[in-house]
Amino acid sequence: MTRLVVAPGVVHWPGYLGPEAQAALVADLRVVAARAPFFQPRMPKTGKPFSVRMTNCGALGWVSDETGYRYQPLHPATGEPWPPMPDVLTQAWRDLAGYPHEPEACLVNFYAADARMGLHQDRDEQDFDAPVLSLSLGDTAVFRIGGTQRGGKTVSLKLASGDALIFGGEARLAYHGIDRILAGSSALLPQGGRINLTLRRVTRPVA
Ligand code: MD3
Ligand code: FE
Repeated sequence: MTRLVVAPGVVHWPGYLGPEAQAALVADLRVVAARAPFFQPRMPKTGKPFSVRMTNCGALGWVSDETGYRYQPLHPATGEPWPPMPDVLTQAWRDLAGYPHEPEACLVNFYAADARMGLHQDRDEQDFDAPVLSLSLGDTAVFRIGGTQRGGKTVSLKLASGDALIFGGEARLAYHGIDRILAGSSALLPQGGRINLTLRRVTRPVA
């Protein structure tokens, strides 16, 4: 398996999930989305909707609305707990994260062809010692990552279906975003688009 060090703390595994594992994971995610429907997050204060739609699995899920960003145990629309994380995700975390505690949250982002995610830092977690693991499915994305200060130099990377990417150490608080989706680049999702999964630790482990 090719392991590319993109920058300090950033490791890329192109094709970490093969075609069969990708298809099985999409089937698992259809079960997740049937119980925890995709919702449209909104920006704090302004309420401007995100172009990316989201759901979660695992004990905690990330949500955003007028009152702010946060992790919570219940779906914002159904009030039900998030569905459990599919085993393949927990296995990928054990395989790649190099962190001795289980992930608590898996944010599932869906990008239609015109969706984007602006440069931001992920800092709603209490545990920055744990890495964030990303898995991509469907159409290729143009991903951009910079340093820990806004306005610094950035590098661009394509994320294809099946790719895994991990952010730890000094990259954990790096600015990052999705510039665009390359529509038609994958046949995994019959209607097109891209799914990104981020596995995260939220709370500080007790021991
Ligand atoms: C670098 N998602 O959900 S995944 C996000 O493709 C997010 O949906 C993008 O940024 C996506 O917050 C990028 C890669 C990623 C995820 C988390 C990171 C890069 C990261 C956390 C810290 C540094
Ligand atoms: Fe992020």
